[in-house]
Amino acid sequence: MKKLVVAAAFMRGEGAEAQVFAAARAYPQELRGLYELPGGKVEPGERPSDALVREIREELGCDIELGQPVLSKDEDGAWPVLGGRRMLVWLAHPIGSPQVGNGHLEARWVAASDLHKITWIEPDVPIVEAAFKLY
Ligand code: 9L3
Ligand code: MG
Repeated sequence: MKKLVVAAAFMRGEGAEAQVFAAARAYPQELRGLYELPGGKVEPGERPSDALVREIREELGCDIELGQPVLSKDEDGAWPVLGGRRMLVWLAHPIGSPQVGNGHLEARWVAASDLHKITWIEPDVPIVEAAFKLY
């Protein structure tokens, strides 16, 4: 079985204009300044969806309500990320307002029409595209 070790959120705004919450990683050095869908590693024994809620609380200081999963075409629906890891992704809505914390240089709402103007970490590019179709 393939390893599922990372979970991330495609967080949508509530306003009339479509927007997505993007966060610029602080580390590692080779990813510094590149935007990602926020999230992080699933701990042993933890459900990926629980891990995602925990990671968003830790990284952005807010709760989220999970929506539908953003499935890849692979059997397990997960996306390949760096280091041979697999990432599960959900649409989500923040409860309260997400804030930049440790781990990110910047974190902000990006208008859907500007999603292609920011530099995403490479594995997140097809995920953002697939997720946006479900927006
Ligand atoms: N990763 C890729 N895209 C993302 C996230 C949240 C994470 N949207 C990759 C980067 C790291 C690994 O997964 O190699 C673990 O992420 P973290 O725990 O360092 O956030
Ligand atoms: Mg993280």
